[in-house]
Amino acid sequence: MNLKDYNKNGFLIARQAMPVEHIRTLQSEVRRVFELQLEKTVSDKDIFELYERDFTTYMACTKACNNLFSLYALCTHPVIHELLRQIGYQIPSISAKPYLHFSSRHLAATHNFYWKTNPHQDWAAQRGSLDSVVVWFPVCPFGKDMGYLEVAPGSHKKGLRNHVETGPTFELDHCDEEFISVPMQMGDVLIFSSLLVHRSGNNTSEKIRFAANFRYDNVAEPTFVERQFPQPFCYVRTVPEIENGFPSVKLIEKVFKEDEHLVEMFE
Ligand SMILES: O=C(O)CCC(=O)C(=O)O
Repeated sequence: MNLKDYNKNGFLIARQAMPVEHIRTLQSEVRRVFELQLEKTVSDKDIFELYERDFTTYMACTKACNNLFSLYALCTHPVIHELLRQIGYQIPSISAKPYLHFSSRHLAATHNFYWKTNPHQDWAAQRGSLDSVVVWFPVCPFGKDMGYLEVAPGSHKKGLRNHVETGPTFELDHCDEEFISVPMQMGDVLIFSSLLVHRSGNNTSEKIRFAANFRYDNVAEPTFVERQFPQPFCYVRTVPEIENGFPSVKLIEKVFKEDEHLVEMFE
């Protein structure tokens, strides 16, 4: 990694740094989540159709995807740990739950956030360590028509700008930055300062553009320590509804049936 370039531009791309087979595991588990709900093999078109027909199930699937072990494994992957170490992190921490961005105009009926973000700095919402970063990478084959992420080189050095809330998200109230598009392939990893102004490119394709989005703080950054490690998100307990009488003892017995193979494995 060239730290001088990173400090100057506010971003770096580590080409072919993330093992593609780990990304493929996530890709196939995401598909599987939708297949378990829809009880069939699922294409992007089926996901668009689900979004239109049954938004609740669509959201349930995307939330399940965001809790996948394979997504968390990528978020704590040694490749990212090393990149963070190289930009000077002594103690990395995760400042927001990792998430997978499902981007398509066909998944954007309610708000275009589901499709693309307008110019913004993530620091405006996170307010973590001054050297906090976003790690972003494709979780499907990317082409130009899928809209690469766009960044404004050097914009991180101009400080925090004013943002306005727009629905579930926020954007710069005024933007005169020049953007460049960042072409990336599966396996490439983009790391950028949370103060860097960036926005989504246009996905004009008929495919869903899946991208992983991870955010990190450096616990040892002096102002982060002084501000007592601010956390942007809070965890709220909700109790999912269940039908009366669920789960029956019979069902539970089925879950905990004796399985010789399992017993052997753990003995
Ligand atoms: O994936 C994208 O297109 C946008 C991601 C982004 O801007 C963000 O999450 O801050």
